[in-house]
Amino acid sequence: MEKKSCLILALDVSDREEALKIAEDVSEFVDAIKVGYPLILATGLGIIRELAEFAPIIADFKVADIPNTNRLICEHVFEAGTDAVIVQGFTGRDSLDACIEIASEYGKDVFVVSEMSHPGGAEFLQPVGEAIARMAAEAGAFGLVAPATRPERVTAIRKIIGDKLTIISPGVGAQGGKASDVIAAGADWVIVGRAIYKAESPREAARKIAAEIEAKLKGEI
Ligand code: O7M
Repeated sequence: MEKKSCLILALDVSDREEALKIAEDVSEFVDAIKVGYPLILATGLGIIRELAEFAPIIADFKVADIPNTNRLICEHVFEAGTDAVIVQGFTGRDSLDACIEIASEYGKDVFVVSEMSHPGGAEFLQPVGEAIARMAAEAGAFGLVAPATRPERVTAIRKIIGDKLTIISPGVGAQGGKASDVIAAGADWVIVGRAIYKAESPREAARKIAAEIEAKLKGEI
């Protein structure tokens, strides 16, 4: 995944036409589109190849099962045309290894959730987030998912993994995080959903967030 705008769109709409329209409108300002259960369950896996016309696709299925089932899920995900899959780390090393094995067969990437952005993410997952980050680095994952709502946690996780892994960070906008703060904290990409797809002009909303990130990276803000 090439790093240009450092922005990933979370396309959690449920209508095919709307999804394709938004993807086309914002494609200039996003490095990838993340799709997950809301869109796929509503429209089917075929939407992935349609959206891939506009940007690389990250499949957010938060895969969290035994190794054999993870393997089967990841095969379907990559056969559908995605560039990367998001998996949970709490299921342990063997489950993660199964996802990475399939991803490498297809020449694709795995992102591992180390800690989640919502308030409940601090209840059970946060205490093991750093151990999950270490495991993901040892296993050879491409990146981690870390919370934009807690930039200090992004920084803590960055310290653990160094520049070995990338960090993608959801929680900007609707959940209260600020794109430039999260990039400054050590994320490679921010993931933004509602603040873009619910905006009056998704294109303008994406342009503004991309401009904010660029200004931060250039030291202008
Ligand atoms: O910007 P939002 O809040 O509308 O959307 C954020 C997206 O990121 C949405 O698709 C969530 O499912 C996802 N997400 C989180 O919000 N928090 C997390 O901790 C993890 C994810 C995620 O993408 O997991 C891989």
